[in-house]
Amino acid sequence: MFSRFTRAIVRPPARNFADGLTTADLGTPDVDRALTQHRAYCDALVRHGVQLVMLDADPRYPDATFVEDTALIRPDRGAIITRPGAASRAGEVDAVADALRVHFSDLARVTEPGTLDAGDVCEAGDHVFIGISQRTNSDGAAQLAAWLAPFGITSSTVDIRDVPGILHLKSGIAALEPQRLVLIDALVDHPAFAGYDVVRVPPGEEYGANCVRVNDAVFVSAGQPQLEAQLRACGYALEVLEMGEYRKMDGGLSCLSLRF
Ligand code: CIR
Repeated sequence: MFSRFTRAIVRPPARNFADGLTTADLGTPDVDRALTQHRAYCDALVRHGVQLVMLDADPRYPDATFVEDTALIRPDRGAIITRPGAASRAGEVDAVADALRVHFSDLARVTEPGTLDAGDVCEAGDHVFIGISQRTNSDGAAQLAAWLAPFGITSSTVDIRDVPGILHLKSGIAALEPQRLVLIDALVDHPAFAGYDVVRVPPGEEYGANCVRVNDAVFVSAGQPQLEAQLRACGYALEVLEMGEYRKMDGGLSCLSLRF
């Protein structure tokens, strides 16, 4: 069984969304189109039984719509606030911590010198893969592992610093079940994933790897027809969502919500 989500924190992009960080060479995002895509994403969450906790857009943080990076939540255990690896994103955690305090009395925090973007954290049942990336360092990964261990949750690290084209670990992996992963070719032979049932992302559709299991459905970005067919063949109902404006800012589908 995959755990069910009943809530998700979401945060629409501010008008200056295009001022955020990006390495993608896909042009400037259109904020009105981004807002439309955000609404469709939120509607899909609601359709699958998720109640939204909507934070205000904040122009001080043009990347703040990517809420997933700011915390990791284990609904039955608590939450840990991350310490984002990009300086311009550090202040994003405050509003998320305030929202989480309503639900979790005791919030843990990643502290200096650790850095961690939760986009680098892929949860597969009671095991968690933590990417070491340009944003998440070994100290941040170790702090997260130490927070998870008393709950019986094991972890392993995956160094993605030499994997081209992915910002975060979850740009190239998703867990659909505790034992079933979606993986891009560049990650498929990593020893951490040995023994897992793997849905291999067809070349050219790597952006689709960042899909998310939301209760009975899998949310997947539009434009990945072969991956879609593979997921349907596994028996999943799909929500296919336009993510084009977020892709221009290196953002994947999972990072638009913090689910619990
Ligand atoms: C950044 O570079 O931090 C943002 N422009 C994109 C973050 C996307 N987050 C994610 O994939 N988890």
